[in-house]
Amino acid sequence: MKKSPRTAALLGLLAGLILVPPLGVSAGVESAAKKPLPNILFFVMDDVGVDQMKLYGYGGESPSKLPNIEALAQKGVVFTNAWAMPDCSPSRANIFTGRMPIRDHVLNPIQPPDLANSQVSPYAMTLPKLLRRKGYINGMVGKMHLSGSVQNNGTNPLGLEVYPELGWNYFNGYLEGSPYSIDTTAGGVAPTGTYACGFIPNKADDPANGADMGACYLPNGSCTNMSTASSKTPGRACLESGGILNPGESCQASPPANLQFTNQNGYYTANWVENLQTGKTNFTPPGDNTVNAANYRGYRSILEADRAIALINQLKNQSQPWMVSVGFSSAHSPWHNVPESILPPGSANTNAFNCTGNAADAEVHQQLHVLMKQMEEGLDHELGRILVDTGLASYKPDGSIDYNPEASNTLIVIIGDNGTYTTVVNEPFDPTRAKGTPYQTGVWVPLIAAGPMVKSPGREVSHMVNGMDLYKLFAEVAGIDADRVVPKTQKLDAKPMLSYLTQPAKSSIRKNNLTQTGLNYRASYANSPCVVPSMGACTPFFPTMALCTKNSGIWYGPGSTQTGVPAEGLSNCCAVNSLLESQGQPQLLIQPEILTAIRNNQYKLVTYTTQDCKNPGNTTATNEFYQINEDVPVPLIDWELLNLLASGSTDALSPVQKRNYKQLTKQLTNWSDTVVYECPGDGNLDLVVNDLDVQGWRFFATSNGGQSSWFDFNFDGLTNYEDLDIINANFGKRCKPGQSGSQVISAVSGQ
Ligand SMILES: [Ca+2]
Ligand SMILES: [Ca+2]
Ligand SMILES: [Ca+2]
Repeated sequence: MKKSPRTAALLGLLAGLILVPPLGVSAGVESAAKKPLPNILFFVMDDVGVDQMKLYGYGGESPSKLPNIEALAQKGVVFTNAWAMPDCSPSRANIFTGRMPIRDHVLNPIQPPDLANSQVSPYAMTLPKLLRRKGYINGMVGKMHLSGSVQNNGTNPLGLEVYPELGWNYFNGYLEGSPYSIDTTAGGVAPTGTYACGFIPNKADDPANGADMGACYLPNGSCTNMSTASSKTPGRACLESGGILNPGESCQASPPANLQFTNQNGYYTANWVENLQTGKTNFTPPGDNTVNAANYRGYRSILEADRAIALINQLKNQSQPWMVSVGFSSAHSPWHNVPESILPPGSANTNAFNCTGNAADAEVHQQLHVLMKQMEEGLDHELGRILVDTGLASYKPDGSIDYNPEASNTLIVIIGDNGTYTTVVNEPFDPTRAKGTPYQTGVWVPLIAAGPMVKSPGREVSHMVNGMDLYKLFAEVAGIDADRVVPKTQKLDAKPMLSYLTQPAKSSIRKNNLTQTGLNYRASYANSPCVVPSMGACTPFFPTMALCTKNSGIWYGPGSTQTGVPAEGLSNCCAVNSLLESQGQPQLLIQPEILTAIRNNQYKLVTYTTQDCKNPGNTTATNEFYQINEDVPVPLIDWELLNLLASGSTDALSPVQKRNYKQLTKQLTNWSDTVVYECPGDGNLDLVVNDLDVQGWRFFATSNGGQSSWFDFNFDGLTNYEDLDIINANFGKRCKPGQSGSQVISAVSGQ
């Protein structure tokens, strides 16, 4: 595919606004006499909180074996008190913009109905744009979830060129936020619900529907006969090779018509998007029969590692420094079987597991925990392979990696983007306050940094850091002063981090730490409720039945099978609660519009506003206050029962607690006062409404059919004359911070 005129025009438009030297122009590259700038290899694990990590003193009864991550930790620094945002998109957007979610309105994982207004803007000074100033080439592999996807082109104005438009030179991954649901038809060979893990087990594991032999087809029609004589589990071996097994049959000249190669199937398929040559985009959905299926269908961690290896090996032969970000799909739901080839010896056999079973069932629940653990172990294996196959490490005789930071000249950072998802949280953490929430189990994440700049490696840093501080860390190692280079109108929340690597005795830079979640801007049609029983909560965040059930939820939207729900479904979570009330059932928590948490070393304030179901349009502000620590093996975390403000008043607080509460409240208000909450008519983030916004509006009003864009100022999913009217009405206006920060401020002062 050639670069669309839309893209070329946008690049032209942006080039005038953000002075990015084109690739190959290395204005700021250090001279040959100096030591070359370090390369940066950045790994993001998906939904892996500290509760999963033996390295952090947790991990449950039988922790995941992660020898490669531990080997890096021995050569680096383990940050034991790192916060991220509670969810994928906000957390990752923050890392690449250095800003809190409210500033860019990326408050929640981006779902198909979410408008462009809640996606990373092409006008943002993203990290790759920043690093280019020192000549860095930027690549990304796998998932980063900074935008919409092909699931709704109307709300994804940058289309398949999202990552080049946001500043990356190379992208090889997918735009969706997670793998699709597991295909229980195993490629169309049986009715829905037959194969719980998306492949055909052996007869011994599934006497009714299993198969010990069959014909394994690839999308191009090629076929291999498989049986238990040649592979342990033919159905699984076929899936791992990218194929679909026609059970009990032998290969025919052409695949039977019922085989569905277009079906998505959990960790074994993807919609691959490749921006690897300027002006050329490849899009490869799972049914594409023109490509070598083995490169596009198969277990994601392996394919992601293959692509990372290819990209790094390409970049390392160039004279410029590089940064490659690898977003592993693992270990996001759906929890799916991992190929034995990348698991530790003696791993549990998962062939007879019920991957799509009801997570409330104790046996299924236990199986999902095992799958989660194996997915982490598979990730660790492939992370090691990336390092070895790119020359950054070698294998020791025991199979673990030997990494020499000095020889690599590469900073390696690993982070979890948010806490673990409720279903698979390990004790002693809180599954009811996990991923998606600003509580400790939702935001306390692994963060490890290793590289030649680390002094006294193998140590821990217990000071507060935030995922978004990586924005500054990466800038610092590139010799860039982000505060000086990033436009003042794009205020940064990130704090510096490099001195934690270079100075073992460095005192804490942060006085407090922040995290935040909330509702994205969304076209109004899609707020159908999903109930997540393990959290006792109702949320509009999973806006389709498939997404809701994939996340162990119960669907109350259109097509719901719950008693008392009309065919068209319930319209929101308030309606779910009123139905439950009429049935004499307990009320559910309703996801607040925005939640913000701030902490210092010992205390944590959580503040949010919720819709008052009984009085539509009204909201209730709530503050919660906790004492917390990072103790091992049992940390003090923010269990609901430990809320120091449970009585609704500060009277019960001790003088020390009162002092901390006051201090955190003030710090949160002070921060909130720096946020520009609204700037109607400003689409290009410079906080002034002028001709540049008219230009941008004109561009997006005509590209992508005038649908959703950053110039849709009335949030109706259209970029049209109504939005131009808003520019005209505000023309010449400069927007100031704090002017409509009612959401955060009212919550803070509400108690
Ligand atoms: Ca995540
Ligand atoms: Ca503007
Ligand atoms: Ca509009």
